[in-house]
Amino acid sequence: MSDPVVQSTPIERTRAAFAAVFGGAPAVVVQAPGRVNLIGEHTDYNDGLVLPCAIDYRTVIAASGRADRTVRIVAADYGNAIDEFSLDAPIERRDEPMWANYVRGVIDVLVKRGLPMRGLDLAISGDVPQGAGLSSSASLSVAVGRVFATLPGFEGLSPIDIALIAQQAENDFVGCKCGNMDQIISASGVLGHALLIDCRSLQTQPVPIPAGAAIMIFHSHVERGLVDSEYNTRRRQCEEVARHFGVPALRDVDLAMLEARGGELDPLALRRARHVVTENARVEAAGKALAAGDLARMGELMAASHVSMRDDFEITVPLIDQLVEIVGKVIGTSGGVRMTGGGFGGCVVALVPAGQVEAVSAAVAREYCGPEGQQATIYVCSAAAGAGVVAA
Ligand code: GAF
Repeated sequence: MSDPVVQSTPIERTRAAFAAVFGGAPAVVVQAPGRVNLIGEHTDYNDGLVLPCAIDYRTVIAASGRADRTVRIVAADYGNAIDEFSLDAPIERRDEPMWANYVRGVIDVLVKRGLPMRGLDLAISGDVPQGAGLSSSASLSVAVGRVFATLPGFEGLSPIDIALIAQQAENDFVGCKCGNMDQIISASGVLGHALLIDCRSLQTQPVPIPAGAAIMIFHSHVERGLVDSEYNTRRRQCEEVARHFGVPALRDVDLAMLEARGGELDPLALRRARHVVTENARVEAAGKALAAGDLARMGELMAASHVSMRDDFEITVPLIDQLVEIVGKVIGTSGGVRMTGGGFGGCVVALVPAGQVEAVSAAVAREYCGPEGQQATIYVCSAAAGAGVVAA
């Protein structure tokens, strides 16, 4: 009989890497979760509404202050690879490893804000699936921000501050023009709840995940190859329509306005804008449906969201559409399923009665065949709390 495979947790791995590279125990250990978005796609950078929840997969950082002004980082999941830089010189973006840029980026934003910086030893590990569109990068940036929130001189740093710093690091340092959803949910998630986020006012409202509902995520293994260029194109198209209507963002356009003046737009721009405008309305309705425990209504809204992403925003791909269909056939009107995240591959999310998890998993295992013949990876998640200090 072979030995069972014992898998260590990210907390264990960060502590072990910290001890191996820096010696001893860290002063603090923090975690920040990945996320899955239940509904509200490509609405965040249009100042709109989103309804994600944090998931029980996270990035963990073990940290201690140093006497000098050096930052040393060890990546436990990359063979204890090291990145090191000084706080007294301009912080450079590296070509690789990419993980280093998320740490450097957050620290660069803090330095430029004139905050009282000091040297740090950081050990990092995580279990957010990489490249799946579940915000492993945002969880890393937010975790770095959360480390600082434990240090003297950073006491006033709120979860929203951390999220906006992490977003700025991604926008300005890493070079990804993402919105603010992923960072806000990672910093501010509420255990057992989704979070209705107004990406303009930054107000958040926790909405309980109904008892007896399971959150399922299916990783299609379709690589999100086009995501960067197509994401930026969608963003530009949305901004152009907003400019055409003379408003700050598509959040300020409603369906009546679009119907009345849609003829002024080219058909492609009209479809892009229609996705965002109708998606905002769906998120608002979904917040109410979820709060009422109405999974059937959630199902209708998630189905409409998927169709809108497929036909108007054109960010789904055939294998993702198939996966949605396979899940949809099993759950019928008892739950909801849609693509989640930026698009062009990645994951599908479903909200299903817990009693159906097995049947849905079996159907996906039987019927889905990924780009290289592989099965979808299935995660049954709970809605987790946002970033915080991990109890010793
Ligand atoms: C990616 C981005 F990072 C988010 O800001 C959001 O726009 C999402 O795609 C689409 O809803 O995750």
